[in-house]
Amino acid sequence: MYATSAVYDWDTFKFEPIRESQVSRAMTRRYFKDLDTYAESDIVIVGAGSSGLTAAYILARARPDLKIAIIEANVAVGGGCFLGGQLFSSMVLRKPADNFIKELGIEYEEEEHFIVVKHAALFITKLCSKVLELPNVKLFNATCVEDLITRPTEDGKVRVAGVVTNWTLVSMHHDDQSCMDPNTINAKIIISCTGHDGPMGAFCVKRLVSQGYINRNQMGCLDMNRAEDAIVKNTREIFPGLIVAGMELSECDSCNRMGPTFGAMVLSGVKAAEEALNIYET
Ligand code: AHZ
Repeated sequence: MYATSAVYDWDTFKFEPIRESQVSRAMTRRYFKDLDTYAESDIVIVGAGSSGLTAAYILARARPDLKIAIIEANVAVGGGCFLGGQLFSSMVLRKPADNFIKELGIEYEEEEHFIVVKHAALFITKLCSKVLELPNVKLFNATCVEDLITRPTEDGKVRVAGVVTNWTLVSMHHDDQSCMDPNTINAKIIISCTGHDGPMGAFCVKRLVSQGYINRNQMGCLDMNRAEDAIVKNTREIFPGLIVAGMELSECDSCNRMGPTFGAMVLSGVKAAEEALNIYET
């Protein structure tokens, strides 16, 4: 018998009354208030996969005073982390990423040099729920970053100063509809975690390449040992105002891909958060 069974009398059961417009106002008022609040964010994280959500978790807890917007092109969060690899459920993380899984309070099985969480979705949904509980974070899903905001700096260079956003469904129709202008978010730091190249992946790296600001070096073939160390090592501010984490880094640094092992995604997210904290504290 579950605890709430005594609460409901199914013979007389009825919901409290509601008018449809109340539902509409309850949603839209809050959404537009969030758009207003986060139009000036402290940090924007692009991509809510394993590396992006890890960065958000570390940052938002370390600095409750910072406003952190997460922009996710998909309706659902998680990126490549709803399955462990191919269509298999379990998720492998090489040590020492087990520390982060312990901190989240997720159970796992231990093997000699790695751990196994029973379902990748357990990891990503638990991480996401912990991020969304934090008061200084807003997730804008079904929204994509379709350009970067840049500014000239005093020393004659350029820095990234925000993102240009649109509903993903709108972004997908720029070729067959007349101009549908976007929206913007200003921020001091952008952390790009958009994954490796694909229809939308590696977005910020590709945009900087298209402007001639950085060089494009394509992702190398799979080598788990080299790839995971390289992704964590290379997690950094690749361009003023833009930190890159996770698999997106492979597209500018030509790291190998690592396939279905997620330790580097987690620890790259942790390192990206620490890089952002260092920038904020200097
Ligand atoms: O929808 C994308 C996904 O959720 C989102 N995204 C991509 N472009 C975007 C844009 N605006 C907003 N322009 C965008 N969102 O970014 C998320 C990327 O998540 P991911 O899981 O693909 O990247 P990750 O680097 O966090 O994790 C990579 C996981 C992989 S791929 C891989 C391999 O191919 O070998 N191995 C691992 C562990």
